[in-house]
Amino acid sequence: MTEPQSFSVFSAYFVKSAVSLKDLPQERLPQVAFLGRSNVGKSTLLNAIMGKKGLVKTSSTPGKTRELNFFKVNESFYLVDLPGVGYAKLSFKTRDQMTKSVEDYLEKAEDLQGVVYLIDIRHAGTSLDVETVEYIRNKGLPVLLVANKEDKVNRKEFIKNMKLIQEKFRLEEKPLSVSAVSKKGLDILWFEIINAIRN
Ligand SMILES: Nc1nc2c(ncn2[C@@H]2O[C@H](COP(=O)(O)OP(=O)(O)O)[C@@H](O)[C@H]2O)c(=O)[nH]1
Ligand SMILES: [Mg+2]
Repeated sequence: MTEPQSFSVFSAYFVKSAVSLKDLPQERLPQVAFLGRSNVGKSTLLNAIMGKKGLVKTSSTPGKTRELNFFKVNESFYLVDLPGVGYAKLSFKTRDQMTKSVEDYLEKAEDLQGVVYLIDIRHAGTSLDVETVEYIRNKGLPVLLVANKEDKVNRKEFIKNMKLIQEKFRLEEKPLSVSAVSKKGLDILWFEIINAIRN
């Protein structure tokens, strides 16, 4: 059997919101953070993988957008919902468009093991996405590029965009494609998250 073993979530709950580094959870556990532009489906995907609808506030719920939200899974690690990058329409450098809290977190969080960078498969990533991923890689942090909303594209668009994403982000392999709605690809996503935590 070469299939990855499916991962079971026996507990998942909200621990706290942080606006700055001093608010991070006290308990030293590995952390994996979810980052991406607003509306790509970070919160929906987190709910889907933790198996709890409504645990993470999605964009239909106002507020919380500038906070880092920590969720504890199986009492052993944190998944972190970060504020969306790229709200600003100004052509500042990537770092200026990221909220300061995200930048500080990526820079200094000692327990951060990796970043899941989410894009919408229909748009294949913008130059801001590419810059942001580059910025995270340069910090020596592993980045897993995940293309969400697979349910929104047909076979032809899927093949075309997967290739485009691979080229744009200079990936060795095709990105991971998932759908937070149809739940496709979530087992592999868990497999990658657990790997990042163990390494
Ligand atoms: N069709 C489809 N819609 C999705 C998917 N994931 C998220 N959405 C929708 O995209 C919108 C933004 O999702 P949200 O999780 O709030 O995005 P966030 O800003 O990145 O946290 C919502 O209307 C979600 O229902 C998906 O895989 N497929
Ligand atoms: Mg969100």
